[in-house]
Amino acid sequence: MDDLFAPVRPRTVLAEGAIWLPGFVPSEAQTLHQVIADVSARAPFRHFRTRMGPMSAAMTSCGACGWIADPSGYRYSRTDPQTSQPWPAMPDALRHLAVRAAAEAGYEGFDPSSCLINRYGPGAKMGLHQDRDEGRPEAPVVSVSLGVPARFSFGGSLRSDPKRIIDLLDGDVVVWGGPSRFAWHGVSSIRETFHQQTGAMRYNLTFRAINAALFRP
Ligand code: MD3
Ligand code: FE
Repeated sequence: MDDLFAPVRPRTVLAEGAIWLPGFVPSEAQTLHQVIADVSARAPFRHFRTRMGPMSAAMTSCGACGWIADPSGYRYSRTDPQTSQPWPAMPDALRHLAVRAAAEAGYEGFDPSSCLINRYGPGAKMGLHQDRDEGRPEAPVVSVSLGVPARFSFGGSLRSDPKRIIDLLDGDVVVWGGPSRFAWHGVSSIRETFHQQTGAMRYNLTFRAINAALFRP
């Protein structure tokens, strides 16, 4: 039964090209949790080490390529550096969800080549950054939040631009494209709370189209 007193969270244009679809993923969707379990059984979650130290969010990927980081930088790779194997294929259920969300936000024909899966435990965060390793500026990024809430900040294409803060809840989708594609954004330290399906964890799935010319082995 619907909770009559639950606040209404309508779909919202956050900035030009950025569309927030609260609860786009039905919370009963066990499929996504099963997909995360299947992908991470073959390509285990790991904390990449950057020049700044280990990242607090653990990551894995599926699709034709996956995002990787090491002290020499960030890039997309066809293989998981931890197993030397190709990343697991992107399951159709995931691809369809991303394509449907992009279309809903006005981006027809989205063809994601990668899904990055971020896992945040209590206290994990992601500092302010831009996503600019993809080489496909015309393609949007589709982000799906699962599990415990996250406080998310985003600004404009200059680091110093004013920030807007939103709370992303289980099942929320945000599509970032057009003038918002290079917005600076970050995730505040995750609070220690409990979610029925994920325990203390938050998962974020990020779908991107990547220019194959930029893939590394
Ligand atoms: C705004 N992940 O993996 S998704 C990332 O919650 C990343 O795990 C965050 O930022 C997370 O790079 C946030 C939201 C997001 C993703 C891509 C964007 C926002 C964006 C690209 C452009 C502008
Ligand atoms: Fe990002």
